[in-house]
Amino acid sequence: MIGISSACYAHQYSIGVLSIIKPHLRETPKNATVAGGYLSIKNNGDSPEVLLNATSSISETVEIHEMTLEKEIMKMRQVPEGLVIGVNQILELKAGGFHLMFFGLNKEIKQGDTHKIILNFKNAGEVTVPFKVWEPLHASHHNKNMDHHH
Ligand SMILES: [Cu+2]
Repeated sequence: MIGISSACYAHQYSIGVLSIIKPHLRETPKNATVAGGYLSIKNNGDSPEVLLNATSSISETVEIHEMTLEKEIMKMRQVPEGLVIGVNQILELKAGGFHLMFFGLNKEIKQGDTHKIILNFKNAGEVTVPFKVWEPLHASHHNKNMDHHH
């Protein structure tokens, strides 16, 4: 496992050939059971990398999701095969696209807090990244009307 020792909350971390850019969670309403996680990952290496999955102590499970707009309906699907990051490419996990989804939250996700999330890469292995909690996402898909296929 590779840890990040920096105590400050820089917007970017370098781990081997990977740059982890703006890792963050969004504040959730009280008693929320799901939260979304977002970041960008740049691959500075000379071979493709794959973000396989993630784990965290803040929730029971973490899934990689993709959100797409189909006939004006937001659809969300799990991406069990993970996400490929090509050489010199930046993978963006952001609202409305790919994102991390935390199911079964066991603590409140409050703005200003930081939670450690373990990202599991095919080549780099497990990488612990501090995710800072940003203000709530408005018009979020993480509302209780959304069907998460669970
Ligand atoms: Cu989702």
